Amino acid sequence: MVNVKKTAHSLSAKLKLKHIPTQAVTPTLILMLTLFAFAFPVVETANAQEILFSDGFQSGEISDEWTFYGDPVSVINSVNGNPAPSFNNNGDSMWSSGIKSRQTFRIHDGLVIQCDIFLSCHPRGTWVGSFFGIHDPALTSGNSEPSIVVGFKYLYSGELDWKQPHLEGKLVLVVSRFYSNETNPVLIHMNDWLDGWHTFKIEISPEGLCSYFVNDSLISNVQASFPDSLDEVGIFLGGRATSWGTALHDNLLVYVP
Ligand SMILES: [Ca+2]
Repeated sequence: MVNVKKTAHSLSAKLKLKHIPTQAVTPTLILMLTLFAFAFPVVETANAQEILFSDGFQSGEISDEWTFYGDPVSVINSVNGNPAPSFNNNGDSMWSSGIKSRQTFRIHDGLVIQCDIFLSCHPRGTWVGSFFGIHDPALTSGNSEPSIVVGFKYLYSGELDWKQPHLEGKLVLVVSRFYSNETNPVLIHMNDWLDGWHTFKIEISPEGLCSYFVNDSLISNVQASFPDSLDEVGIFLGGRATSWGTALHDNLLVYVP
């Protein structure tokens, strides 16, 4: 997890030592100051990452920092979240729906995207999934589906999935074929993360190594090569959420590794 930045307060500044009379600096005072320093250590900020973008949907609305794609459009789930409210992609059985960030981010400095996901589906059901990642805004105009550069998809396929039944929890680690020769890993029967909130994260190094984590456990790496022409990228959240289950996102964070 990212350490939320906290302002470091200097102990001497707090106690205004310069205003203490010289005669008051006794061994007892020095001992007290030493004990105080151990009890309230100064918070280190040197390693805290700079957060470029975040959204926990606490306003209860999908803000104008996002644009919508897909039909029906995505909505807020005001009852559930980590904490509530959260984002419901609201896609249907045919197509995914979601949102794309208006803000863009430099990919060549490296980029980390993490998001909490809640996925639940009836054992027979399907067409329920939560996706997120980065997309190329140059290839994704208006309200069209994002052209995925790198993404994480967690979805469920029960027996009603006529194409691939009984795969159950399915994790797809996407890197566009434009940027990697490796086959995208697809893991099936990944049911440990159903029915609860879990943190999914993609770390992209400046060298293009894409590392996929769930709850800080490394799932797999995929090596990509991003051309200079791909510079600024957008973030997207989306997927499908039919009546067979629930697919929610919360606590999106974007930062430089
Ligand atoms: Ca929330």
